[in-house]
Amino acid sequence: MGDALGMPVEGMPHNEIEQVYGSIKNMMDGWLPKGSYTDDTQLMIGLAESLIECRGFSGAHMSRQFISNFEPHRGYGPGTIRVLNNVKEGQGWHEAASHLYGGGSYGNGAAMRIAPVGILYYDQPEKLKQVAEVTSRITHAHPLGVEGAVLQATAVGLAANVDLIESGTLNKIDFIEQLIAVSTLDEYQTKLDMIKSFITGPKNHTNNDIISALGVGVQAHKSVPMAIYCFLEKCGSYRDAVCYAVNMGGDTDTIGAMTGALAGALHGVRGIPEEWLEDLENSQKGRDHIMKLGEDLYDLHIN
Ligand code: R7I
Ligand code: MG
Ligand code: MG
Repeated sequence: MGDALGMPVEGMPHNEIEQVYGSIKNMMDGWLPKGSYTDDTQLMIGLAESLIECRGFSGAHMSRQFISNFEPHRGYGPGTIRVLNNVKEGQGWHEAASHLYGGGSYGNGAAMRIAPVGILYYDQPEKLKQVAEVTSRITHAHPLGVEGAVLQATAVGLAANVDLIESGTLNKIDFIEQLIAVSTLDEYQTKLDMIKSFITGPKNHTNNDIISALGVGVQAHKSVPMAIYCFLEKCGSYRDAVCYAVNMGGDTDTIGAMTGALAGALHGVRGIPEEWLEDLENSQKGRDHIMKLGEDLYDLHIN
């Protein structure tokens, strides 16, 4: 949902979105028709399909699934295209990603698709972390790319663990401290600490201050922290969280997708605005297929 909402303005800075659109609240036409999802969701679909079909992780199967789902018009990152091509032409799935950018990609492509791992393993944190790492390495071997995906998956799992009916609310400080405990790299620790001070300290910062501090870029360490921040800041409402994320500008489809995954894990399908669901593409692997993948992941978890 966040992917489709952010699609039309991907790459546009926050201030320009404000000038041109005021505030984006609903799906619009863009470089794809209104309600279309992009590479972020297409890869998420392949990841979920593979986990379900293999009843867990298989790198050989998952990379083949990414390749067979691939549609170039969805706007893939250049590194991901290269890896998928190289595997298609015979390179081993476990080695192709490490050749990119002289040590692997730190793009956000592994984090943006990771939600199904957080959902399937929400009650097994070690397994969650291990599967998040291995799924990431299919395309993103740089430690920053991998850790971004581990943090996003962990955050999805934490959100799925919260029972809003029982507890009434999300404990934001506890949530961010658990993520700080999982992170190992300075780039993430520093930003998670900043998120903690943004959400607990005085609210005297502007959106531009937050953008300067956390980033809205295509790099994992410049987008995963922003998605976590947007989710925590607007955790009372799925709609508010995803709108906030998309209107931050930059890599809007991806930050929208990741924030939506977090807010969706907390609020469930009932939190999603009806009109967004209606607008979402319902092609062969669109809305109905994605809903079914959610149900299948749930069945896989309980069986
Ligand atoms: O991560 P990836 O699949 O791209 C995802 C993005 C999302 O915004 C999608 O919505 C889609 O639009 O693309 O693709 P990669 O090519 O692996 O990484 C994305 C970008 O990060 C690259 O094109 C580089 O600009 C940058 N990047 C790096 N730059 C220098 N050195 C990633 N890793 C490096 C690096 O090691
Ligand atoms: Mg995209
Ligand atoms: Mg993007």
